[in-house]
Amino acid sequence: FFTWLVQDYLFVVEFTRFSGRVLGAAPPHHFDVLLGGLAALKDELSWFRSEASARQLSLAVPPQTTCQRYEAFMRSQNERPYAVQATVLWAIERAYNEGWRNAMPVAEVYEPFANRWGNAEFTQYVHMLASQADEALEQSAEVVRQEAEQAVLEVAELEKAFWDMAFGEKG
Ligand code: HMH
Repeated sequence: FFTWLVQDYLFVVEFTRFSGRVLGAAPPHHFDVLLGGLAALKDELSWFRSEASARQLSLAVPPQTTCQRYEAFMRSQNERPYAVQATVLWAIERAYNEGWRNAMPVAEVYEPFANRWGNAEFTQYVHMLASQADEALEQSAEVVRQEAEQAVLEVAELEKAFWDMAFGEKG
């Protein structure tokens, strides 16, 4: 769990940059939802720092291979059409929303973590990301929709690998 906590902080740092770049590619009527997400990330980053310091965990560690692979994936997606980026943003948030929500009820020590991504407001945010991605995909060519589908499969693979990394202390 500690490995996950530290590596996920590093992930969220890069995810924040990814989200900022998605905003940079988005049409103005998508800004509200995306800015709400970025504001939540401001809180999330400081929350990670306090959870780590409460456990005396150093965040000044290198990302493991799987974390690096996920970071590189996010950077590469920012070069793609907005519809693909919006889909990837949704897929990443959906993975945690599903993962933590379906793990509930969890042991008390994990409750703040499960609640962060499993709560009703976050679930609603993920639905709004889905609507925005759907809208962008509807206006896209079939080849872009296929790119988006491929990217979702890559997110699923990276999400599984991320948990395996934390559990196995390798990768
Ligand atoms: C690995 N995926 C991973 N970490 C996260 N914090 C999220 C998704 C959701 O932000």
